Amino acid sequence: MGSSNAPWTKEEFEKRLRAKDKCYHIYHPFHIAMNGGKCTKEQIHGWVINRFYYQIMIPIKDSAVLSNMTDKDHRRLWIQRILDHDGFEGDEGGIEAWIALAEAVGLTRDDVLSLKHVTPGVKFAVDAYVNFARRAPWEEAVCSSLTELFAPTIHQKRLDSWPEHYPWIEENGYKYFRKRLSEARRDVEHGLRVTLEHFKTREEQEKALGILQFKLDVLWTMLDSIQVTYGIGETNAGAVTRMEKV
Ligand code: AHQ
Repeated sequence: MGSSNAPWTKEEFEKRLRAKDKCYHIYHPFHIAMNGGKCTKEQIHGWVINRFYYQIMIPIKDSAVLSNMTDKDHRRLWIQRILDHDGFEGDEGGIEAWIALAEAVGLTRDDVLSLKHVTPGVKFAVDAYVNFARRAPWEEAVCSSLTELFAPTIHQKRLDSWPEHYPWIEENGYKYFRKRLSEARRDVEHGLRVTLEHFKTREEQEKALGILQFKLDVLWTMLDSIQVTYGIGETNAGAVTRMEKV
C-alpha cells in the first residue's frame, strides 16, 4: 500500500478526472428538462441566447491561453481551437454556426449578437472562466477545458432527442452540435496529454481535480441562472422575476 501522498499512476489520475462526469451539466435539471422535451420555446430561446455569450468568449479565453503558451508545438495545436470558433476561409466557424442555431429556433441574429438578454449569473460565470484562464499557468487553463471529456455525450444527446421533442427547430440548427462531436474529441486528446504530464505530485493531481471542478461549476452555475430566469416547462417552474433595471 503506497503512502497516502504518493502520486496516482497516470491511469488512476485519468480515472479520477473522468469520474467527475457525475458533476457534468448534462445532469442539471434544466438540461434534463431540455433533453426530455419539457422546455418551452421561450426557455430554448433563453438558453441559446445565454450560451452565445459562452461561445463568443471561448476564442477570447483560448487566445489568452495561447498568449501564455511558451511552447510552439502546443501553440500549433491550441490555435486550432480559435479557428474552430472564429472560422477561416471556407469554414464559417462555430460562432456563425451558433447564430444559425439561433435562427433555427426562431431567434434573429440581433437577438443573440446584442447580448441584451444575457443574465448576470451567466456573465459572471463565463467571465470567471475567462479571467481564470488569463491568469493561470497555461497548463492549468488546459486542464480546465477537460469538461469536454464529457461534451460529446451531451452534443449527441441533443442530436438524438431534440428533433422528436422540438420538431419546430430547423435542421440547419444542428450543425454546431455535430461539429463539436469531432472537435471536442480532438481537443481532449491534447488537453488530457498535457494534464496527465504536467500535474505530477499527489498535491498537484488533487489541484487538477479542483480546477476541473471549478469549470464544472462554471457550466452548472450558468444553467442555475438560466433556470431561475426562464423557469422550466409551461408553468415556468422555479422562475424568479427580476426587478426592472432602474
Ligand atoms: O461548444 C463548446 C465549446 O466550444 C467548448 C470549448 C471548451 C472549453 O474550452 O472549455 N468547452 C466547451 C463546451 C462546449 N459546449 C458545451 C455544451 O454543453 O454544449 C460543453 C462545454 C464543455 O464541456 O466545456
